[in-house]
Amino acid sequence: MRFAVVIGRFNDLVTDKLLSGCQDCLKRHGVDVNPDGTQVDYIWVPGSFEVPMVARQVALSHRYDAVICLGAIIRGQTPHFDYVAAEAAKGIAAASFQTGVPVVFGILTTDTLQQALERAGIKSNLGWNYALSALEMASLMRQLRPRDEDKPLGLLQNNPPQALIEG
Ligand code: INI
Repeated sequence: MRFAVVIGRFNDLVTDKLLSGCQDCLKRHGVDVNPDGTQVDYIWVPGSFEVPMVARQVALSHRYDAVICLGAIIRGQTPHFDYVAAEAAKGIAAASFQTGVPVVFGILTTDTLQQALERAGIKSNLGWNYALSALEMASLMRQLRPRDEDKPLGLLQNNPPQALIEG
């Protein structure tokens, strides 16, 4: 299986830790997480707002079984949080629907930095859970993928039905 991980650099104190949890889970499930390897590609973007655009683009390449989006949106004194969080959530859902590739919503949305850190390693690391969702969805989508023998005969490519060959 191949995965792309798209990570927001904003609040990288948190997103670095989410990434470690994510890599730990993938590794323990037999995935080679080495950036120079063939199974996982890592793409850093400025912040969570940019994550969906890049996630959609990598999903469209159909080189990956799943895309994992990681980010940390922490509420400040202004409504900025709400705009960034809404676009990230909507955009990630759209990337998945539009491409048919599982795109995991691994964006923490918290009121404080403390809450974010608690979910990125201090108490638990949700990066692990996001990776597990990607593994499960990648495997599920492989099982749901239509097989050649399920296609109508006329749609089989390079494999004409016997009746046509025999004339
Ligand atoms: N990006 C985040 O990932 N988390 C935040 O908490 C955040 N806040 O609060 O501003 C944030 N903003 C940056 C945003 O994602 C874009 O990178 C920026 O607006 C440029 O498009």
